[in-house]
Amino acid sequence: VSVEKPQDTWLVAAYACQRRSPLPNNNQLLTDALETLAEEAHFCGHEGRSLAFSRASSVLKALPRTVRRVQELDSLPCLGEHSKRVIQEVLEDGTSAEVETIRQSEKYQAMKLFTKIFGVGVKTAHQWYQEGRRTLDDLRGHPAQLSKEQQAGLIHYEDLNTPVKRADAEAIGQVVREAVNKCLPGASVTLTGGFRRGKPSGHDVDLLITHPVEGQEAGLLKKVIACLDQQGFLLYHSIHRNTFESLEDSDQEPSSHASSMDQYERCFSIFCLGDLPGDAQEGAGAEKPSRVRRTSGASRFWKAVRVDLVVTPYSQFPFALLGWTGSRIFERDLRRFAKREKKMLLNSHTLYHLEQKTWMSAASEKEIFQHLGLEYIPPEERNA
Ligand code: DGT
Ligand code: MG
Repeated sequence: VSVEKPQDTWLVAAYACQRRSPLPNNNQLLTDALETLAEEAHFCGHEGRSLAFSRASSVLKALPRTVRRVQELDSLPCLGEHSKRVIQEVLEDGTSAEVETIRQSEKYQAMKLFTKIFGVGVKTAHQWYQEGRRTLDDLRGHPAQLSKEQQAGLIHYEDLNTPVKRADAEAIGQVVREAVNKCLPGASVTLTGGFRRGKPSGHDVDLLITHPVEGQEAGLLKKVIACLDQQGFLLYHSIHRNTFESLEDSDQEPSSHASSMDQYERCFSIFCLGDLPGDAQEGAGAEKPSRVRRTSGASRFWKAVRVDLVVTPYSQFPFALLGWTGSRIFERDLRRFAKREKKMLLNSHTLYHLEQKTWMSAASEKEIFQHLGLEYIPPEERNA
């Protein structure tokens, strides 16, 4: 929670999960600069450095107004010397030479281009860069060296890097809801990720599926995917066992519990979202998507959209909902706070008390915040 003090400095809590970060960002110029530095560090494999810049950016997002002078930042946590120097530069000159140099560098641009391909991480992008590749056409020349996922990512590159609008996300949610209910009546589908935080657009659609009778959800994902595929909605899909743990930094995850808790399934997919001219006439269904097979490149009425589907047992639903709503920094800090301040391990399945050696159940996100002794922060204020 940030409180403006009379002498024009702010009190901002050290953990993102203790602060309210609404969507309007009063310091976009500064946070963009810091996020470029975070991204560049990430591209170089310097995760600690990257996280430090991300945290600095996140703190600025919690401020109730635009920063004018670097002195105003004296009371703020998570701002290192380097971040402050860059902030000062941007405040004085409107831009930072260091950030601009990065943005213009060949390496940063190639890494950015490659990591925006669905299925490509920093390691692969870096390898391609080392091999002298710079453009998407350099990759298209060697399709055999690409995974199925990456091939799909290249084919739909432009669409997948065009922001998904909320109306499209909700339309896809509805299509999935219908398929899910056909396969398992009573099951629910919840839109999570950035859209749940109130963002008007996002890079993908994150959907969480569950059923109030524990166990009923087993095997559901496969059936839903088959159903959607049959209707022609899927351009690409691959089902995975939950891969969450690999995403976390090593000092936080309960690797010993991970496998036993690692129960839910996830599907990475690319949907075909389209409005057939004919469909618009179907009454209220103007936003209702229908699939159109790719015919020619010329004028088309469909676009490819990234959709993540996750199925979770009902008892784990609040943890999954909290874990998939983000933002990433908010999630990281929730886990870090749980471990460091409460001696608890939090993940998208459960909360475990390390000293009492007990699992803590929760029927809602609010209960999880309560277990952690944190003030409840609604999704719209988790844009850390
Ligand atoms: P976007 O899609 O660019 O608008 O932004 P978000 O915030 O929706 O980010 P996204 O879609 O990458 O991920 C949604 C949230 O889900 C994110 O805040 C953290 C969480 N998340 C991402 N990947 C994983 C994962 O593999 N496992 C779990 N449990 N959570 C994940
Ligand atoms: Mg998302």
